[in-house]
This record gives sequence, structure tokens and C-alpha cells, in this order.
Amino acid sequence: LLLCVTVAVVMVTVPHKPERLKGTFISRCELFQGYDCENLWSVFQQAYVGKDPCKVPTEAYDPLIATAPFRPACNRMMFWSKTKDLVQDFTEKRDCFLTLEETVLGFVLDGLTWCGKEGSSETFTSGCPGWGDCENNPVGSFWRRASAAFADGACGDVSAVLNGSIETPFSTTSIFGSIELKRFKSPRVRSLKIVLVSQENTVSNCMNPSFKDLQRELGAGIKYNCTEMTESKFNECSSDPEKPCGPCW
Ligand code: C8R
Repeated sequence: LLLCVTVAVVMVTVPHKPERLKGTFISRCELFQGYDCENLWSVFQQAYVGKDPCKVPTEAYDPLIATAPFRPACNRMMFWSKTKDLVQDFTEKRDCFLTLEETVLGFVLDGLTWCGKEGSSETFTSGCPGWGDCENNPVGSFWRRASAAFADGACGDVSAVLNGSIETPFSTTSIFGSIELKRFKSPRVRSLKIVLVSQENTVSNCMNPSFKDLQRELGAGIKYNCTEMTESKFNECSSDPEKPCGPCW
């Protein structure tokens, strides 16, 4: 009896969570028009199902990116590093800027964890390797691949929101610093506008040494500027009806 109960519990609980992952993926996807969400899910799964969860390289997501490509959005693209919540609140109120989280792929996978296992056709949502465990984990590889494709579409004036409440607002090891920035190409990208937002306390300003690293990594011919701003000022920028899209920085 104990065995039967255990087997039953395992059968009910183990597939349940991954089913919820699929449910979340599909229901989020359906908020977008023009995508075959069942197909997107199946292409997504092919990236990691049946694989060692430490051996999922970024290229595993090439077919997924090809199925839901990013469209370039000139002068409207917004990047960020260590400011996710701030930027999410901002873009919810202000339709003008476009972040990766507002594209179908960024939106459906935001906040989720997934992986596969060798010899299994299932998706798991727990016991998956994290960033510290191995580089080629399914979640990390997805964000690195998607960020690269998103940054490839950058053109015109590009904005990036960095955190002025930390010692090193620009990190060369972040996705923004190691992947996105390097893909901005002149003359397609005209300028990079850094918005340095301080939360409760200001720890760094635009003179921070890390911005020297940034300027060194930035492609030749791309103009650079940096604006310091408090969180409340930044939030005001999202609700200025006079300039629904005009620059606040
Ligand atoms: N980007 C990267 N990572 C993302 C992401 C996204 O859009 N969305 C989520 N949820 N994540 P960080 P960073 C997750 O250190 O490394 C793009 C991933 O798990 O604050 O510089 C986006 O276009 C990832 O590990 O930022 C943005 O411009 C952390 O959140 C940069 O890359 C990233 O947290 C941000 O990447």
C-alpha cells in the first residue's frame, strides 16, 4: 500500500510542476498576437529536453530565436543591469521603450526556471543547475542567447539603465557588459545613453571608474553620455504626458 501511495504521489506531483511551466508559457504567450504558442513551446523544449542540464549551450536556442525573431526598434530600445524591477515598473507605465521582457520570448520566460535530464523527455522546474553551478545551464544560456539577438536589433539612440546604488554600476561580466554592449555597431547605433538611477542611497555617479571600462568596450563612432537621476525622478519620467516618448535624459 505504501508503495502504491508513493508511486501515486510521485506520479501526481512530479509531472504537475512542469505542466504548470507549460501552462505559464502558453498563457503568457497567448497575450501576444501572431504566435503559434504550442509550436513555440515545442521548439523551446527541444533546446534542453533529454540533455545534461550543464551542457545546454547558447546555440541550443537558435531555433527558438528563429521562430520568434526580435524586430529592431530604433530609438526605443532599453537595456538594463541590476535595475530590473525599476525598469519593469517604468516600461509598464511608459509604452515608448522596449525591453527584452516585453518581447514574446522575454515575457514568457521571465522569472522561470527549467531544465531537462539525460534519458528523459520531461521538463523539470526544480533541481536545475543555477548560475554558480555551470555556465551552460538552460536558463543562463537562454538569457545570453536572447540578449545577444535582442541587442543585434539595436539602432539609433539606445538607452541603458544602470544602478547608482552599487559600487560598480557597469560590470564587464554582466550580460549587459559582456554581450549586449559589444553588439552595438556604428553607424546603426548612433548613441548610448546611460541613465544612472540611485535608489535609497547614491553610491556611484557618472564619474565612476567602471564607466571607463564601458567606454573602452563601446564600439568606435557611438556617442556616449551619462545622466544621474534619483529613483523618484526616474519614475516621474515614466508619467510625463507631455513627452510620452521624448527623452527625459
Ligand atoms: N536580460 C538578461 N537577463 C535577464 C533578462 C534580460 O532581459 N530578463 C531576466 N529575467 N533576466 P542582471 P545583466 C535574468 O545581472 O546580467 C538582458 C537572468 O536570469 O541585473 O546585465 C536585458 O536585455 C539574468 O541572469 O543584468 C538587459 O539589458 C539576470 O536576470 C541585460 O540582459 C540578469 O540580471 C541584463 O543582464
